[in-house]
Amino acid sequence: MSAVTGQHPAARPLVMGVVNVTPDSFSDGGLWASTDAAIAHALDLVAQGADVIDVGGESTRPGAARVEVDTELARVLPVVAALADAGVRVSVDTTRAAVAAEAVAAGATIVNDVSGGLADPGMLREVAGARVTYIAMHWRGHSRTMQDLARYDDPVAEIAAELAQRRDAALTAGVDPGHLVLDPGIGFSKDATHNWAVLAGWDAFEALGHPLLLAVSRKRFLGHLLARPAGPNGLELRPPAGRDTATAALSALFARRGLWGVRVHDVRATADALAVVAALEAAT
Ligand code: PMM
Repeated sequence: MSAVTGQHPAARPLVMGVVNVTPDSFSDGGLWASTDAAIAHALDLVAQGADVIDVGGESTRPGAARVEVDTELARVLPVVAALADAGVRVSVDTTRAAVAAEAVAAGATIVNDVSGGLADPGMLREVAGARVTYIAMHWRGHSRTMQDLARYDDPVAEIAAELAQRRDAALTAGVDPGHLVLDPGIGFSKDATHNWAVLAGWDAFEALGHPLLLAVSRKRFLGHLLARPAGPNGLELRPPAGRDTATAALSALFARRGLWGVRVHDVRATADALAVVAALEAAT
């Protein structure tokens, strides 16, 4: 039984540590933009308890411009290869089939596609052929336009139905059902109210029949939740690095109901939260 396949969810969720090799990601942009800094940070996250490192080379921050495929490859491949050589389980965060293919050849065993196969018509065939774990996220459009697409009458029902379509497309393309993980896509074409609705309506995503990834780490809706009054009518959002305790709280709450994994920036806080859940469950 492999802890990284979708088929057999681990006893506790996998902790996926985020390493964005980008100058402009919203939460850690620029911090790990060089290959060496990214590798060192990833190894640090492993030491703190990460089971998987998710390496991304294209920012998905709302409004971000796309990068060329060669730029994305140059950012992620050396990091993926070095980590895989060091024995680390690696996920590649990409919407491009070509990047997925090269990252898998360099040692990645998970493809994390925020577009669920919509951005690149070759992606589903690629991951089906590569027989790797595939994370399909709910998505409505690229970063430039995604917040204009945050319109729903019934967010949970619509998001679950759209994610079910991505599930079906992946299975039709030949992705092994045991290799498919789904993610409702917190913050992607969703405002804070939509995000809380998705979390409160998690049953609808569990009903899709595949293990789930929770990816709330440092997202803007947590900045709103923890905002403080500033100026006459304004609010000052809590900055991204101040959102880790709230992230770990959600990790613990959702771990109790069973998850495939949690994607986080602050690995230690979530690993500690998951240890608390495991101890409580062991004593129950
Ligand atoms: N969010 C980001 C990037 N990749 N992948 C999945 N599966 N789910 C997400 O919600 C997700 C993702 C954006 O966050 P970042 O800029 O902190 O990486």
